Amino acid sequence: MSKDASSLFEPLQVGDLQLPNRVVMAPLTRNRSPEAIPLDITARYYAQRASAGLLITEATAVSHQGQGYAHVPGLYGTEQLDGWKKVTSEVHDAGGRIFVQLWHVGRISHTTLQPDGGAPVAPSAIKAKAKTYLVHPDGSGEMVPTSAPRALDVGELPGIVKTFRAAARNAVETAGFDGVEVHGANGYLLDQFLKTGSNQRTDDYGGSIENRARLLLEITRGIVDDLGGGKVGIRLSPVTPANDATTDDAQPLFEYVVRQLAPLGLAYVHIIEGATGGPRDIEDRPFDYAALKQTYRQAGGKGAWMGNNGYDRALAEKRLAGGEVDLVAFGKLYIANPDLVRRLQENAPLNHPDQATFYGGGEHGYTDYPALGD
Ligand code: 8OZ
Repeated sequence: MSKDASSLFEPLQVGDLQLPNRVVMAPLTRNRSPEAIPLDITARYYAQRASAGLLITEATAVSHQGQGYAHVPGLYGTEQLDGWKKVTSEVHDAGGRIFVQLWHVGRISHTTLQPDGGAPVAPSAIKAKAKTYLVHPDGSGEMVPTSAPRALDVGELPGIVKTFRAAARNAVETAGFDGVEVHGANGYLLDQFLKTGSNQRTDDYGGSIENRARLLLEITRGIVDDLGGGKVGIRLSPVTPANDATTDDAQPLFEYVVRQLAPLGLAYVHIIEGATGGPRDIEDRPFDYAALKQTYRQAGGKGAWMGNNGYDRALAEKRLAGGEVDLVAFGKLYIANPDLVRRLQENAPLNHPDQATFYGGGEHGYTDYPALGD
């Protein structure tokens, strides 16, 4: 097979952007933003990876309440937006395109990370069996159980929608991002609302599928009203067990969600297939991804369909050729290979990611992975 036989290296119009290839850098938490402010090394890290069809940033908190881990970035303060402005400028100077991932962690947080030292917020007051990462004043890091959350009052929900919308506008208008990805996955706030294991509300935001999907849809529609669908993507993880996510009804739930998303003209829908960072198939959590995509298309959804989780070149080519995905997001491989597009295209050897430097630290394991020829 010639190296150009794969559509992985062919351009695609995605929302408002023409991507030069189908290779996407997945959102990857790196815990290198003290005070929630991206540093100059963050600009270098993303700019090194600018040959990706699209870069999606690490999850970025829309509010202080939405913070759940030490040293993750935000989008709600001037210095944070200034830090991101440097990132988007360097990426654009290097010829790249970059969306920011909009994040509210909900119950996956700790009282010491909350603005008032209070309980993290959630759809219901149900503690997750999950851990988060703290950094102590002496600089040492520790994984600790998440704190017990309090249930959000229904009167607080319009404020959460407003917070997401403000962060999205600031991201594009002030920080210079090409668009935003709504983080609806991995057991964080919007996924907590979607799923029965974390949502036992009895108001308009709990119970039926329609009610559990309401907050995610209000937020996404609001952002689309402000920015246009061509600047908006969404990430969903129907069956991941990450952060204690469980639901009784993944298939009908997510088919309802994508039917509602279809008319919004989103740039893309980004699906984590299987367990985030783990197996693509989970024995006791079957899911029909082809049916999900078909449901979206039948409802008129035209945006790109992005697959993620455990892809290598062979799997990417196979699923692109089969029409199962239009874009492929690579996570760990992008940590270790700034020039991943070229390496995939040339079938060149790949650098191996070093797990010890994924979360926290400085340039080592961040900006010092070599490109070919370095
Ligand atoms: C790894 C560590 C901390 C957060 C996600 C934002 O899973 C994350 C995350 C991943 O979406």
